[in-house]
Amino acid sequence: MRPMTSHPHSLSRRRFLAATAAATVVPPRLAKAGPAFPKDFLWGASTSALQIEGAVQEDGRGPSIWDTFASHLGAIADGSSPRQACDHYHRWAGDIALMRQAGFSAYRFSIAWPRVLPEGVGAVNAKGLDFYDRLVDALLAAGIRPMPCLYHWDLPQALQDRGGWMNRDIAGWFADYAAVVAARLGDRVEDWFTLNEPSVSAIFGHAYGEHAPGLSRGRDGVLAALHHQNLAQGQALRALRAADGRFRLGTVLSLQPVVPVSGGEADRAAAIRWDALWNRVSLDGVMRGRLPDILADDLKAWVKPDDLETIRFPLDRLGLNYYSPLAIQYQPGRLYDAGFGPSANPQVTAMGWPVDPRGLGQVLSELRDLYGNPEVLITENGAAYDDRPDAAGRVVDADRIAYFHGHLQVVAAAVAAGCKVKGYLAWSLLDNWEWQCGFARRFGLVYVDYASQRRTPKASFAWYRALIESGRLAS
Ligand code: IFM
Repeated sequence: MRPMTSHPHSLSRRRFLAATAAATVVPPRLAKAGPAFPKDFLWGASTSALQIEGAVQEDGRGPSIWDTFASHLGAIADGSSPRQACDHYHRWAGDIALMRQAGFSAYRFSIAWPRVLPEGVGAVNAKGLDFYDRLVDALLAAGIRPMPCLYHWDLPQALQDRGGWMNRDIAGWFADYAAVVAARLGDRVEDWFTLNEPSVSAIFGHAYGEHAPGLSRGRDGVLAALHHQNLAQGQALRALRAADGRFRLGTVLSLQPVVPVSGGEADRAAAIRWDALWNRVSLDGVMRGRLPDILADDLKAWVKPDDLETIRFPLDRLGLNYYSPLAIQYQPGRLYDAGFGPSANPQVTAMGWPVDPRGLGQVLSELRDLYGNPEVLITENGAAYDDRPDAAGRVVDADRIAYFHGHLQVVAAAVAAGCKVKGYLAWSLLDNWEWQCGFARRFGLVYVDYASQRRTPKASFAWYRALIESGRLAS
């Protein structure tokens, strides 16, 4: 185990205090006491490797499908690439200092598969593992629980060249990779997540062509990618359980209520199909060992006997990513004749996503009432806004504070109503490289000036820190 080291790129204490002082614009409503969270409630944030690390060609990392995808003209809105991102690979010590300053008790990050296994399988890149080893030691030294997620969309390109998530063999490749990481970090890491938002990478990457690997293979692409992720996860969870019976194992799903844009029959039927695809294949797969009836015929091409037994797994916790309900409309010719329609909600974030905390309450009560009330960790929740420093250098993101506040009110109510929500990880610690939007969308508690890599905690950072310290939301 290595001691926490200081790093040339960590924020100096003076600059750090100046930056956080600049961001201490706390809305008056914090003055009044609101609902309290349980004492052992976990607080923190999530990030992902590709979105923050940079250093894509350093220390033996192999290329990922997102490096390839981003090199295609027009694939990324602002023409940027994840080459440098937030340079977290070099600035991790300063970033952990920020987490500590905010009072985090947990942090979910992802491990870059191509950093650990540049070819996806076979030879292990020791330097890649060293990076996560240092990170874990420093998090523990800062009193923050490391919660790695093994896959957050950055598949090694070498595996894509062998079919990627369309190839059933990936189940074994992923389980082997999980075992390699667990062997190195498992003496210190107890909390593990397997996949991040499998439905998003399946739909946007294999049917819409908007995410890496940029495929437009319609139903077959999506169903193959979904089923093989389910299968890979089942095998990886078993590999992790075999590595250490004390691990707390989970997966991370994007669960969003699907709302038809009208009461018409066609829109309602489209919403049911979309719900099956977006929410149920992953959720029912792992929790119930079942797949939605409505997709059963189409899935037959991919599902083999015993697959469902492998896919079902008694998770220790479910990671829930929630952003907004999905407004779905009948759109003939689109995937399953369904697509995103206009939402009736005028309040949207910079992503165009409606702000509706009630959807989070809906998901949480459904998990309690229909899925056996699993232990849940909110692993992502947050909003992009067009943040800019003001003349004094402060980033006063009142709209983000309002977003967090509204959603945390719902979380507090859900806990009071018996939902086993054990913690909340905001998306995200830093502004970062937002996939096909590039640097054009900012989700961070901390503003990043990408040219200088200077970090400026936003007003939401100070607000979050105050909330964590008091354990209580304003009324
Ligand atoms: O940035 C993403 C993250 O990688 C996965 N969940 C949604 C976030 C916002 O789009």
